[in-house]
Amino acid sequence: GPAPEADAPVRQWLQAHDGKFGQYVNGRWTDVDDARLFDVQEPANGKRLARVSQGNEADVDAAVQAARAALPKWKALGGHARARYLYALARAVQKHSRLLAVLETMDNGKSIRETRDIDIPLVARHFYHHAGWAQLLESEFAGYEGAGVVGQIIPWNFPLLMLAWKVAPALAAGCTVVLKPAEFTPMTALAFAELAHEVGLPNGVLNIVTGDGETGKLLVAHEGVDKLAFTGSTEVGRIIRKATAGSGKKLSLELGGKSPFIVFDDADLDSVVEGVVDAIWFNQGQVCCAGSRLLVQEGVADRLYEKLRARMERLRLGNPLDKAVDIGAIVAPVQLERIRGLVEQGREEGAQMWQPSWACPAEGCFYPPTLFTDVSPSATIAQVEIFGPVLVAMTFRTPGEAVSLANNTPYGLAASVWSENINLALDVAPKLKCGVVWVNSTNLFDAAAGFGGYRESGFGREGGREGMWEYLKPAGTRDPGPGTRE
Ligand code: TXE
Repeated sequence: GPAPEADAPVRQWLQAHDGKFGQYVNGRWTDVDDARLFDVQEPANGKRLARVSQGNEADVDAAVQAARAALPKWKALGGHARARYLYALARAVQKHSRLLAVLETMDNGKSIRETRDIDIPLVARHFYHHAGWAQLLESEFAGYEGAGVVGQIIPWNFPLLMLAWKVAPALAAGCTVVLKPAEFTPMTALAFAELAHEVGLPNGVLNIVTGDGETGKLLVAHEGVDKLAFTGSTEVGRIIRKATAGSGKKLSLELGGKSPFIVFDDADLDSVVEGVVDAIWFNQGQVCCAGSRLLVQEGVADRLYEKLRARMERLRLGNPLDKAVDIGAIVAPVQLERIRGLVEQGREEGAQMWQPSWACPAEGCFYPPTLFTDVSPSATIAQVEIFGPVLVAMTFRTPGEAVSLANNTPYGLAASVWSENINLALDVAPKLKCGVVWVNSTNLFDAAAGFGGYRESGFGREGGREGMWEYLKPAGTRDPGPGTRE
């Protein structure tokens, strides 16, 4: 089980706020209006973690006005001075890593092993990396300046990491920010606001407004926003693109995926099994680039499925605060229902389903790791993003067939290719229509590497030099959006 008192730092922090939160605007918490509070739940046990505020038009407007007012000074500081704030934020994340990891685990349901070893360290890494870009801005991006006030809307699967992916390059470029976290998982963004305060980030440079899609809509529509960055569902991405068409706002979208995990018959099958665990059971499969379609060369399919079932039998699912747990909780009941519905549909459409013999805890939002075999490439479960711990396997005979199967979805985010023949892997990789291809590995992320999709997975890149362009515009040009001008 989890260490006793594992959640103590979080309980203390919540108590200091009386368990409820207003918005973080212009360096201050707004007064809490009890009528607009909604519950944030712990998916692992269904208990209320805290209450946060549904942001309304006045909140969004105040946040955008604060960001606009802070913009000229923040821009004028220059890259070197801004870098010092980014370094300070990185160090603050490291200093408070325990609180942030436990809070993220309680809020999202993902295992403490992941938040402690992956999410939070990568958050710090993003701020360190982008401190570097801030210092290099004037030399490496001569003639360019920050794009202005940015509105950022993020999902619930990597709450603080998605904040870091968006906030770090924006601040480095000289933009000011209004960020809306997802309604299921707003807590680490609120904790981060306090870190910004602690390091003395100037008021108005970073504003956090909580709320659901309605609050998101208000931010998208606000005339004082020059650039929008969104990560979430393809459906909402489409709505935002339509809503901003003709507005002059800069836009980047990071959307869904149905990424192929391609195994050739000469691959090292034991490594493949560990790769699959990482591809589809990392974060309960709630990963935009999850390797959710296993494409296996015919001759090794049965052997691989057998190894996989044995490994699945040994995966540990349960209380995400327990350090021994591999698989935590699904973020919310509505997502659990969505997964259940799609699995049911998979069975109805004739695919073979397999789950381990052990049972999930009776309470909380849990779903077991699931393997589908004999799946038709046109089946719903082979086409639709399930966003859960459900792997869908299909076989192929030739490399050409693998490529056409891999490209046979509307998405194009990531892919992974497994073979001991590097010539084969490097021949196949460029034929895959997606933003990133991993060879004999999967889910590798780094702040220095641009990440993003093609087709219905969106456009724009996050991370590295490529990611910086999303937050820049030619110097001296007027801010692109209509509305308030500095
Ligand atoms: O996402 P939404 P949901 C996929 C995944 C998942 C499905 C549904 O398949 O099962 O989406 O998840 C805000 N204008 N991904 O419904 O609604 C919302 O408040 C402006 C993949 O939770 O897209 C939240 O902050 N904003 C994905 C954010 O958008 C709006 C990660 C994402 O929520 C809005 C998450 C609107 N009209 C889900 N409506 C990935 N690419 O990793 C909602 N929002």
